[in-house]
Amino acid sequence: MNKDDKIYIAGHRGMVGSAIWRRLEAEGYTNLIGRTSRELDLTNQEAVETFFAENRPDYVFLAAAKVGGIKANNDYPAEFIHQNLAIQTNVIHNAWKFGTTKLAFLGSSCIYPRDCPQPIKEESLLTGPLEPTNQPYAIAKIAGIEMCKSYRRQYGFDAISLMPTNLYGPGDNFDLETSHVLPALIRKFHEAKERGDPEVEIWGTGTPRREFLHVDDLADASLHLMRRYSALEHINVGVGTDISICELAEQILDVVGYQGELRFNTEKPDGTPLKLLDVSRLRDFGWAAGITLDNGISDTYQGYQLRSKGDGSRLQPDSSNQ
Ligand code: GFB
Repeated sequence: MNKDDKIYIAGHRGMVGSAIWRRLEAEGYTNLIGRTSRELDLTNQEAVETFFAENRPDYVFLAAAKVGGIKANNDYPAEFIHQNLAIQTNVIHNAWKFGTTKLAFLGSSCIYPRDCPQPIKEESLLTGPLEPTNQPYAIAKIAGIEMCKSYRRQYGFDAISLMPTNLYGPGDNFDLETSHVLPALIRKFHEAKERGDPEVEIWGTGTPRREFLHVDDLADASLHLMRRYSALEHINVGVGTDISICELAEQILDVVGYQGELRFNTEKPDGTPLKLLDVSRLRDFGWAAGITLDNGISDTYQGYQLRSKGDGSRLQPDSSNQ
């Protein structure tokens, strides 16, 4: 990628897209293109075709998606499958049609079977049943991987698929209904501390394990792989270690300085028991995560405090711009 190449970041206002935008700016790329969902509805085929015809970006980071935590996936399955299929189909097809040099498609680790050998290798894809709580989203993302592979096989289009593990960091969604666990617990502990609540509810048993990658690390990996990785197969992007939800809660409780108790509500779903990615292929391509979970949680909490103290600005990004 040359510094003046036209680089389109789809979903540039979301947590992932804004991290990629920040990283590209920091590295001196001067020709970045972004559109809010009000400016460009990526589920609208004609609007996306017009956008690509007029802009003809050289590189595309496809970070736009309908995303959310375990409850959001359960509550809005139709939106998750429709919006993700529509967005990725329109962007991948028109990037190829209007001559984009290379496209990076951002997926998710929930594409893998619920119970597959851990840590999860890329080869485990489609070897077993998916986790029911996020199956619509997972199938949409698997379709995106297949579309990138098919456009490479038939048209020689240089489209790569990056599968990040659970992400967190600046610009995260802190809405307690639709967010992921890490930002949700930051907000829950912070508000419980402010109110003097005696306990905080943790969903599920606390026994599931999750791997957490800071979104600035993901942005760094995305640029690294855009420059160095061009292959048919998707590639895992993770840190290679995981933590139980209970241990995560204890860690966040310490960072926030909350003194109360944890109450595990087992009426709420646990979701996938384990979801640790095998990152040996990523390591072979010369990349490893740099931000520790402890530092990442502290930074994210500081960002949350600024946002929640400020103009009462939304504690969730414009979700349609994820
Ligand atoms: O992060 P999370 O919502 O999604 O939940 P997944 C992770 C674990 O944290 C589950 C527990 O076992 C939750 O029950 N948990 C405990 C909580 N307390 C809370 C809470 O207050 N809020 C939330 N949200 N969880 C997602 C997929 O699965 O992984 C997405 O649904 C995406 O589509 C993402 O793939 C990467 O990690 O279970």
